[in-house]
Amino acid sequence: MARDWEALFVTAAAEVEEEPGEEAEEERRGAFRRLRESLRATRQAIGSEVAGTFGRTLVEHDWEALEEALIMADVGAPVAASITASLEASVRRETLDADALRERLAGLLAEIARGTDVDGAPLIDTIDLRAQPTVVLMVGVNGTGKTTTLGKLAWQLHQGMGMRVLLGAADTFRAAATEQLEAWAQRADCEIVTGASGADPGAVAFEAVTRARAEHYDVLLIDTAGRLHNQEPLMAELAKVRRVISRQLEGAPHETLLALDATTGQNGLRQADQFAQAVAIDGIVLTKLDGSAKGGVALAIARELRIPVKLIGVGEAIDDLRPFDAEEYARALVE
Ligand SMILES: Nc1nc2c(ncn2[C@@H]2O[C@H](COP(=O)(O)OP(=O)(O)O)[C@@H](O)[C@H]2O)c(=O)[nH]1
Ligand SMILES: [Mg+2]
Repeated sequence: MARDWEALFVTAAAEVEEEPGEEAEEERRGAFRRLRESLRATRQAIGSEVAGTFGRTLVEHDWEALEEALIMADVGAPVAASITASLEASVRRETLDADALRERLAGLLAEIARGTDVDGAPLIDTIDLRAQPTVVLMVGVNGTGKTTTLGKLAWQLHQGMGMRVLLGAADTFRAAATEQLEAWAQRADCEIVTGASGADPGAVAFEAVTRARAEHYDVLLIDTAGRLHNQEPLMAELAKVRRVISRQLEGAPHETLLALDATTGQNGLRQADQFAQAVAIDGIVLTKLDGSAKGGVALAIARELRIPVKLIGVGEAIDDLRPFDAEEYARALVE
């Protein structure tokens, strides 16, 4: 089943089994079209090979070309090799027409995109919002889309799901960063806690958690500075912000999200690895999937880092954030 917001967020509200209405279906189709459009460059990178290959008898050279195309789409060499080998084995076992082969490829892509932990168990790809308040910490390199994502998320949680959302502007490094989050708070119609430029980010986080508890917010979204991943003092500062939050509220932050820019492809993997060493990452927001030819990186993230991609950014507008659905993603890549 295709993922939607209700499937992504675990909430305390009683589960209502609803028949997917005509409207929901239409929305889902629209979202898929949008995803497919976003992945166009990536699909073209893979697709030209797929199209050329899948219409005729396959020879050794075709498999090499497909593997290369997958690598070009930044799925990573290990993933490219394993997909190509699996497909080749399928073709040896049975006769598959172009459509069947494409479907098999989509299945393989989806399986990898879903990811597993070291024991082979599926990765947790939901976001649990049952804690009151639930604290979400957003981290990532400068310019990857942290602030934008939090704005979109605040809007979705508040306007879409009726939750009481507080924003915390713990990126005190640049004054413009706080102003940017304030603008998003206004658009999403949410309250925000800010600090002076240059203030201790830990102090802002502390104040935000205190207020979220006292005023019974459902969700607190905390923005952080875009720290260079190779600058150790900045990583230490991030770890400190996290400590301040957890001391203030047991179990918090409940969700730490890492923003990764899809256009940086494989470089993003190294970034993610660095961040994961400083703070435990629960999920990845793959931003700027629109306009990236390296959208295959979602597969490398799942396979190599074993961190689930939970959200994708497909544009700069307030409603351009979507839950990540492995099946839809795979279909959008090959169809
Ligand atoms: N096309 C596109 N642009 C995005 C997306 N997410 C963020 N951006 C843009 O990327 C730039 C940096 O985003 P920002 O949120 O300021 O990054 P931060 O430094 O990590 O907080 C801004 O111009 C955003 O509008 C996305 O999903 N798609
Ligand atoms: Mg920012």
